[in-house]
Amino acid sequence: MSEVIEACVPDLGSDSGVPVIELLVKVGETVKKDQGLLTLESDKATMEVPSPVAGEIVEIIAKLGDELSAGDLVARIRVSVAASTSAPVPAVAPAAAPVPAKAPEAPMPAPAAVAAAAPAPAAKSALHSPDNGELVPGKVPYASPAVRVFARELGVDLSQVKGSERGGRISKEDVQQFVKATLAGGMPSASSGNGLNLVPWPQVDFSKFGPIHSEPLSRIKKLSGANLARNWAMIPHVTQFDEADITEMELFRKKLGEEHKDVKVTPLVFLIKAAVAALKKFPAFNASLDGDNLVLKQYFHIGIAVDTPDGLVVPVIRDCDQKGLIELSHELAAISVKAREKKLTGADMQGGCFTISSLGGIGGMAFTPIINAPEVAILGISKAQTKPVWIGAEFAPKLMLPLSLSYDHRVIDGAAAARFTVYMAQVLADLRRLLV
Ligand code: CAO
Repeated sequence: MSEVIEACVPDLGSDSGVPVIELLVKVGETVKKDQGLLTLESDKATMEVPSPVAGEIVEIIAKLGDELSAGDLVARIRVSVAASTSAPVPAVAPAAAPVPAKAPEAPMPAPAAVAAAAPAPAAKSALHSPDNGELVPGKVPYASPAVRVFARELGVDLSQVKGSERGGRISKEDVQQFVKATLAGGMPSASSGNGLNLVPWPQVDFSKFGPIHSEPLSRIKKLSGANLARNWAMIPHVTQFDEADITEMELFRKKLGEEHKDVKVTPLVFLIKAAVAALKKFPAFNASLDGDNLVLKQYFHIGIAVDTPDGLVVPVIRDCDQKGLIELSHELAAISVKAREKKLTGADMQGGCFTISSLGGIGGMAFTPIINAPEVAILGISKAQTKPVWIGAEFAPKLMLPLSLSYDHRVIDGAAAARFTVYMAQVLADLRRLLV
């Protein structure tokens, strides 16, 4: 004789729903009492919902990504009467257990609703920073909370570990093997002292200190954030600051603007041309690291950082050496519109040699842009200001444009970076140098 028991989410200590990040069992599988049925992961903790009884899974109600609260139905488990009577069944049932969507294949007795409250789930510190985006099913490594904690203690990134268990689930042994292989290969790891070995991200309940509202990061922010974090952590950045006298350039720009009313000619296109001239003169800036080799490019594709409501994107303008200021102005306008209308394709953002990030239309004196790997340098532009400049016998008003060049110090020396910005400033101060 058998009986079907409903397994429900125990008290989570919070009223808000917690996302399901992995299902640990399948229909037809036999489970032991207290075996994990699924894993929930909030921004503070990862926890398993245990089976209240030993038996066979007949139905799994919860799905990946569902947000569950205390009392929500997780699964139905068939138990033999002997097994069910031997299991301590809590007296309190959830108020309204959901009705199954379809009729069970075999006639069943009325399900006894059981809150899986007996063993409260062991809340473990989350491996992830409080970023709801990381809870997307399929992105989270398939491992139990105990293995997650074990991996975190060793400083192992579970997304790098291949799981050997059924369905690719990662075991403790898999983590140990990964650490051994990493050490044998001389790769950086927490224990070797070569990795970042960071302390966990602070877990703060901000609502304790005042009202809060939380919202998920945009897709672009999540993608660009991951890339920025990697580039910032892995590339030894140095930023060289300089100023260019663009007084003459500005007069010429205004003249061009009057002659070409169909397009906005901004300082940025002049910077693209000056950057191309500098990349030609200093080829190490138009390069990428490939192991111990430096790949030197003979084309001049410039990435332009574009600010959109959803975050930063970097479309690429190709063959800038072969284009004039007006053609570049049209292309710049076109990619900015495409970026803001979310119409950029992957191809539009590939193949860049060097990036320019212009905050000149907004303000500020200088900033330290993060290199857009695998490029080796990026130029930040801030707002041009008229300043008194000493010209030998007196001060003269000059429109000065701030340049902030961040470079990969593995590839570029400080002296080369200073020469690069000095040369760019010379070109911008006297555009005839572009012809030399
Ligand atoms: N100094 C003074 N004025 C400047 C300037 C500078 N360095 N650069 C631009 N301007 C002026 C322009 O001439 C224009 O003036 P008018 O409206 O009077 O003609 C105004 O500022 C606005 O320019 P713009 O921003 O529309 O055009 P742009 O070609 O300079 O830039 C784009 C285009 C797409 C790069 C820009 O709109 C943008 O998105 N910038 C932000 C990039 C960013 O977020 N970078 C940060 C990356 S790190 O997080």
